[in-house]
Amino acid sequence: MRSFIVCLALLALGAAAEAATDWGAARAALCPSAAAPVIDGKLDDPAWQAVPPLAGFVTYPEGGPADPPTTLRIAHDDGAIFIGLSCAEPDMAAAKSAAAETDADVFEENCAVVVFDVGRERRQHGFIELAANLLGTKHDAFDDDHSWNGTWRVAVQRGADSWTMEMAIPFADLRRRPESGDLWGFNAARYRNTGDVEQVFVWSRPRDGFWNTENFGCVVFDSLERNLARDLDRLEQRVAADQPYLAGVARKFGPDDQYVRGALAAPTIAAELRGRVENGVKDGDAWRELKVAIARAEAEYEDAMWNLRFEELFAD
Ligand SMILES: [Ca+2]
Repeated sequence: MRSFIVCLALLALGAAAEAATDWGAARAALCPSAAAPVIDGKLDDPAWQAVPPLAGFVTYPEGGPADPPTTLRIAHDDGAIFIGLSCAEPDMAAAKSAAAETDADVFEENCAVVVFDVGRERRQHGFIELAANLLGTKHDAFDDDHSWNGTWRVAVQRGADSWTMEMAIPFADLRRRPESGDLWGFNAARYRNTGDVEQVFVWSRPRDGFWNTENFGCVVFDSLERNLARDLDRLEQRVAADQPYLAGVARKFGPDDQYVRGALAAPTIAAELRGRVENGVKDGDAWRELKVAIARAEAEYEDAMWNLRFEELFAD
């Protein structure tokens, strides 16, 4: 009986660990609040100076370093999300861009696309797609409905060896206004069709399929700490809700039972993680590390609870 329990527990732990590493692979970016930039395609606004550029784009699907370099900025104000994209292009004269009609196939040209899974619901096709080419021709879709046309604005500036793009995406288009600490699925890609070169660069590398919401990276609005604090609140509330049951099992199996000890350790783990959160989360890497640690604490707690209930079921 014991080995059967341990075997099932290990299976449960394996599945939880795999889910937790998703957060280690997908990229996370903070979307801070900023003054609205002028949407003219130039990234010289004070807003963009205050927002750190996100680099590290990779080729898709290979995953190698993207060259020529591409960087992304994202910010918001009370009414919209702003995107600033900067793309080096050594051969601007050969950079294809001709489509002029809304919802034309801009992906055969030079274009940028951003995708949002609002609320990170991870439904199939449950995302908003906003793309534009170097002429500023818009191509958009809502939940795979290409007849939808958003009111978002875009402008492109062509330089001698680069192009830059700005987007302003009103929350009305996204049908939700984020709160501080909210997490949405997000990714961005640059399609490069210049001369004979055909390349796609992505910000957060998908495991498979750029258009699969399961594979999106994410943006957290305003505060990484607030996002983590919510996870910890949820964990602590669940631990608190199970306390009468734990106390009952503790009486039955005695204070030295290992499963009881494991379950009772969850509040201690939550307190330690909360201390790390309150010391300040400086960047996306530290945020991901804590997010994984919280997921592990949840998995360990679930495992301990599962074992307690399993023992209860077969107790004399
Ligand atoms: Ca501007």
